[in-house]
Amino acid sequence: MLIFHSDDTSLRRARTELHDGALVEPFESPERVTLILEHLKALALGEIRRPPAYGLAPVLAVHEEAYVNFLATCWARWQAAGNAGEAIANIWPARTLRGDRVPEAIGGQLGYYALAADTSITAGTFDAAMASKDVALGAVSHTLATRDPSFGLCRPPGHHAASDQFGGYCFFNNAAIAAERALSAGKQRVAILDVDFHHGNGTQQIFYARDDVFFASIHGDPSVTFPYFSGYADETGVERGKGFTANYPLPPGVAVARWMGALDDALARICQSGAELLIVSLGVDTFENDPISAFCLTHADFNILGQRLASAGLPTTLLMEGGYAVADIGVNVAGVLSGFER
Ligand code: Q9C
Ligand code: ZN
Repeated sequence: MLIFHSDDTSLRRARTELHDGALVEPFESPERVTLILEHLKALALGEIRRPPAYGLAPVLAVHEEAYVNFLATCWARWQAAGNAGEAIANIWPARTLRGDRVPEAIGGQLGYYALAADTSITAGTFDAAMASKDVALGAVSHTLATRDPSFGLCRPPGHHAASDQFGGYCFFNNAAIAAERALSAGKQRVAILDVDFHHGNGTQQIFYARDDVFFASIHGDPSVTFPYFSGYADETGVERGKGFTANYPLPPGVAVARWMGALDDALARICQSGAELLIVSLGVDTFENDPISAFCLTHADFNILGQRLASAGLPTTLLMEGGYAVADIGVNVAGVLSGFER
């Protein structure tokens, strides 16, 4: 399988994440990509290709221009304001406040454009996010041109990023950007299957009222799991998009057989949806030893996941999302890719 990667994804190296009330070294690190790449190379799983730069137009097909401008300028403005640490939101237009005005100062804008305080903005964040979406665009362009599967080693991840919000380690929604490219290349309908441990709230929000992208997500029950405010089973789409969103919230520690049952159901729905292309938001934070997640997939289960994804029989692009057990991340990703090609 052709693998898309850019060294520029390492330009984001944040030092701080607000986690359990303390500032810790972020779980989402550039080493994740290094380790996956090393492992894929060692197994000779496919040629590794650097994507071209696709510019901002594909980003603006998904994200609001004011949000993109905010991301592009946030770090410089945060520094110019004299702040010592990394840019972390600490105030939001919460339910009892006004959400219809964008503040002028960077501290207020951070809260307006953030959906969680876990994700700092720092030097290189914007450039790495640009590289990450280029990796996704390179991968999907290859699949569109050849019908062959591809893997985009995206980082930072994308599925929590909404049309004008960042958080959960995500800035640009790589899967949504790739889906829009497929639609503009002439596909009538695309499916996005999100198997990351966390609900893909951003992807869901972007396509919630649309019938040209079918979105399915298998994830930790939001009543007890980040992102808490999205991902319940009764979220099925609105307007033209009614029935084009499918959520499979599962309890922490769920038996793998039940997770696989949800996978089979989601794949059946995707095949029925008339999708001509499958984009997989591939998080491997469903691994039994993931430090911030609560599912129980083993190394062998990732191989089975790859086989079942392939059984849908659709042209497929897999895009990296989460996965924080870094010692095992290469094995788990390689397991999916080799299962897919079996
Ligand atoms: N303090 C992805 O997997 N924090 N994002 C959870 C840990 C946010 C994960 C609680 C986790 C976001 C792409
Ligand atoms: Zn995740």
